Amino acid sequence: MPQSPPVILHHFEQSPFSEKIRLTFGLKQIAWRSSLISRIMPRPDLMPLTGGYRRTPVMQIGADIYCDTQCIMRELELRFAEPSLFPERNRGIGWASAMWTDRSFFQNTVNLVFGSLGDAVPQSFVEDRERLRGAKFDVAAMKAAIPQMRDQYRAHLDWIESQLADQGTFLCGERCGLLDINAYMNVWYVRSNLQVADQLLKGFSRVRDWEQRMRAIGHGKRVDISTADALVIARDSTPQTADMSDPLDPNGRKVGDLVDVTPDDYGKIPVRGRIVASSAQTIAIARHDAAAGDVVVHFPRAGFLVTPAAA
Ligand SMILES: N[C@@H](CCC(=O)N[C@@H](CS)C(=O)NCC(=O)O)C(=O)O
Repeated sequence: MPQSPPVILHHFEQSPFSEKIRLTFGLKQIAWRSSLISRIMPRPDLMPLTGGYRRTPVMQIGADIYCDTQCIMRELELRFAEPSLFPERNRGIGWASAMWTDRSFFQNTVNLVFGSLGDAVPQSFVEDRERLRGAKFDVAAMKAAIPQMRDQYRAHLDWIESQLADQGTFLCGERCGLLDINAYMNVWYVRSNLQVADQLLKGFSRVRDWEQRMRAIGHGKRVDISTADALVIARDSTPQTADMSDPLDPNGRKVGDLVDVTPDDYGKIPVRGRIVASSAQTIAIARHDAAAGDVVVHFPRAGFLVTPAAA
């Protein structure tokens, strides 16, 4: 019987969104391959896989490519059902929490981190993130906003503290789940970058205890792979995604339609392909690349625009 291809995560160590996935590997005790990519563009071995999607992380299983942590976690929950990301149920709020943790909470955390790092942020990184955002990455403005950002960060932490006060060990009860991982990313990011983390967490004893429990989950079983070898695995594999039409698609999209899929917030680079499968929460498109061969690229629906493309 042919061996199933490895789970590969394309990521960089400092990436908070990647930490969500590394922790999911830990929670589910998954063996995975770590493909370390550059923190800034270019990423010549990864773009053939994604078709231009440039955010981090990306998961690859053979010739199936999963973009965005929402989509990656959904796939991991399907393939590695136990232990579940929802041991205390709360599925809806668990998934929806990304719209809090990854957007308003994260933007606040980023401004706090980069404002505090100030002049230590390399110019090459600033320029790369300006291209990503399509707007100025204004470290001086972030620095000036630190007092406001501290207030905002405290408000977010206070929500976590309140939830822990009601639920106990983790945010939905006795066992760790998706809501914990999503929220923890922003504590991890501050802890990894700022000496003043203890100061910011002052008064939140439950959050600090929970932070220790989250860190103890670990990252599962990690083995390195080069980006070049990951690309070869895609080229030598066949996508495994079965056609799945969505009879309730509110815009009448069908399998085979040519579409562009684009993030609605930043890194707005359209990826073009033909629909293979779609649902309320997922869309998978087939594309061909000279280096990667035939691949299927998967995206979430929330936070992504799907628009018709001319052939
Ligand atoms: N919604 C995305 C956001 C990912 C994201 O913004 N990641 C950061 C790194 S932690 C990023 O893409 N930075 C720019 C880059 O790596 O090119 C997700 O959930 O995966």
